[in-house]
Amino acid sequence: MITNEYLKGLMEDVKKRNPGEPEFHQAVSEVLESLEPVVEKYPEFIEKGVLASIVEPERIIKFRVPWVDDAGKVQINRGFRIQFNSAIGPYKGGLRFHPSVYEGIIKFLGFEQIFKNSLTGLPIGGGKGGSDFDPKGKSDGEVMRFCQSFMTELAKHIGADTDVPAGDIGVGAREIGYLFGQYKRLRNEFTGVLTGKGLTYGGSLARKEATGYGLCYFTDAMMKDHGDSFKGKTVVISGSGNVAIYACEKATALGGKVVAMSDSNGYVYDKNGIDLATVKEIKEVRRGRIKEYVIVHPEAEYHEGCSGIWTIKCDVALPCATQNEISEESAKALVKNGVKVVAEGANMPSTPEAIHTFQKAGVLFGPAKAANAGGVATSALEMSQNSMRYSWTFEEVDAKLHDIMVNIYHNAANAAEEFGMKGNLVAGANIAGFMKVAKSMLAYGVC
Ligand code: NDP
Ligand code: 2IT
Repeated sequence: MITNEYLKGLMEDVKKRNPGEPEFHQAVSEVLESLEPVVEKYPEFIEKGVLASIVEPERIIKFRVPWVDDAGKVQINRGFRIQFNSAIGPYKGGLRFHPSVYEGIIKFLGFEQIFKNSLTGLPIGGGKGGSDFDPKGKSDGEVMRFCQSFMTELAKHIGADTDVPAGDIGVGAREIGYLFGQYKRLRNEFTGVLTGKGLTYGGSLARKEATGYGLCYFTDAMMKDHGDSFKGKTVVISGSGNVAIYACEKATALGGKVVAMSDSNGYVYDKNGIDLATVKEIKEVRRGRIKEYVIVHPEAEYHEGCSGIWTIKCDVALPCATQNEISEESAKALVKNGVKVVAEGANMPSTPEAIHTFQKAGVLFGPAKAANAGGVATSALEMSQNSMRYSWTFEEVDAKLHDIMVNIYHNAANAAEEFGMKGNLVAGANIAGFMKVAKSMLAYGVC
């Protein structure tokens, strides 16, 4: 709960100015609560208007995306790009294509991105975009025409030194290819304007793996600091997309046994350990459903409904699907079953009540901004390689990613301790991410 009078008033203001956007309110509320001890020590962040500015996007771009489906019918979707904060670098953040997308979702994601990107230690500001377009069930031709139309408008607002989008839910290598191709054609320039590109046209090795691997490097650092490791741990991972697949790969490599994965329809439980090759074949090759896993592995179980995955007994839970996927009830079920570690691969997957439940129970909790920052950090490494017109090996990128994640863990842990909240990585990540952005904003004066 926020107790500081100024911060309370600011929160009320945010709610009034952004009505009907509960996810954005949730993201802001958590950050403001974490900043209470910071504004006591640094009142200038209030007096000079830094806090009032940081909750207001620098720019919101909202546009029509017309395209023609395979039946020749005109379809209209909505596109968004929120350029939230450029204090420490060009706007940077993914694009999400999902029917649930509206301004409030992009705003919450863009806000989170400011602090996450700062935590990476690399010079990237915060932004996010997307559309309510649903790629599921669409042909490659439909996805291409949609992406080309989306980029026809977006190209006016982005650039390698201005705003560099990437993937998120529903936007992977295929979509980035169509988007990059259209940008190149419209601008007649070959620059690092998008990240997550294919390896033949400027992509970075290890970007595909980076969010999932980074999540496990962070989790490993957090466990090591408490004398523990992935070895012999039972792990549950929600989702079966980009983040979930590579979290499964690295958690397994570090000695964990992943027993469950999911999609928005249901989850599979394989007590022998998930066979990731099967999941990759279903999801990356065929764009199928996770329930097809039991056709190949009849000894595994499939259950309809995605929240049931949190009732499986595990030591480590890695939510890697979407926002608010762990409710208070799911958190209580995890705690009752003895979960020791929860680290967020998705953005804001735990509700505030769920986080409270984990913290009260003494669960090691790695918040999204810190734990899933490996994806965007490696995107920034892709930007560096593009600028240098050079590319690093997989091992070089992976080693940098590993060091970045270990640093993020220690910076968040140290900030929590410095401000009297030892062990609270939610507060630590918010504070450590905030300080660099806020000091830069102070340096610029009112602007
Ligand atoms: P993908 O589209 O590759 O996969 C998303 C996965 O989550 C799918 O299994 C999908 O199931 C499931 N999912 C999506 N929406 C819902 C929903 N409303 N309810 C239940 N399940 C859902 O996306 P990513 O793996 O890239 O992203 C996953 C999460 O990680 C997101 O929160 C994203 O913001 C975050 N993230 C991603 C990064 C990246 O580099 N890609 C970096 C940092 C964070 P289905 O197929 O049924 O829709
Ligand atoms: O939420 C995220 O950090 C991402 N979707 C990745 C953003 C990026 O620019 O790589």
